[in-house]
Amino acid sequence: MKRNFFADLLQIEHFGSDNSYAGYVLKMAAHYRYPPLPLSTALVQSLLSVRLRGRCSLHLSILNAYRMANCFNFAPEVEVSCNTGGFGIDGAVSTLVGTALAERSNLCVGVVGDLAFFYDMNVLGLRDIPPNLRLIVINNSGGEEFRLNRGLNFYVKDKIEPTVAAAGHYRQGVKAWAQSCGFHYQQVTSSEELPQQLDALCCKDAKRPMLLEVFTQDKNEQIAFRQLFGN
Ligand SMILES: Cc1ncc(C[n+]2csc(CCOP(=O)(O)OP(=O)(O)O)c2C)c(N)n1
Repeated sequence: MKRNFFADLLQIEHFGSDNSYAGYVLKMAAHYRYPPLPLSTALVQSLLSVRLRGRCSLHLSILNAYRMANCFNFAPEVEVSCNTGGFGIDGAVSTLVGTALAERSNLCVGVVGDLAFFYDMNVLGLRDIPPNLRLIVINNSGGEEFRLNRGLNFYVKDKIEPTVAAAGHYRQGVKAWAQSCGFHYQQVTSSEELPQQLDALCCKDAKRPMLLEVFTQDKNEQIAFRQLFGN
């Protein structure tokens, strides 16, 4: 039977002035499970949240990556940074590299969109990038943020892809650059491959920094978004 969290919550008649309300909510929330997610930013965050253990840094860039991360519980030792100083998609990869250099004994993981990666990809060419760096690039061929924005879609309609979403860039760009910079590169094109690749990515032992490129489709990003946030 399909259950509705808020309908269930309304059945509870009395809440005391103690913390019983929080207790009820937590107890009820434990019954709810997210439906199976397709290959999407949300699926990456969901699987990552149960794999990152021990002290580590997680950098998210930007809107879509941290909106989806917000739906899952990461372990308290994971220090999560949402690099929104200037609310820019530029600079997140550089910041991650800086953190990885400063915290060499911790895993430093970044989840960035393809546009955020392209804005800041030069930094991978630096000398001595340490092996504790792990970068996940979610390649959905453009700015998913704009495709998810209904108001914008209403006005821009079918021009959204070539204009604001900046779609149609060179698809092999991430792989070629990562490999030429000495990164261990892997890619994922189906949800079945993702758990195993994330296991490898979250493993501390590595001789080289790693980059995992996850190819997602707009259709699946939209499905995952509605599964988590409703219509
Ligand atoms: C320097 C800069 N340019 C443009 C923007 C506007 N902007 C906000 S989100 C976004 C798209 C991000 O796309 P991507 O990194 O691929 O992530 P996705 O939304 O696809 O998950 C852009 C261009 C910005 N925030 N900062």
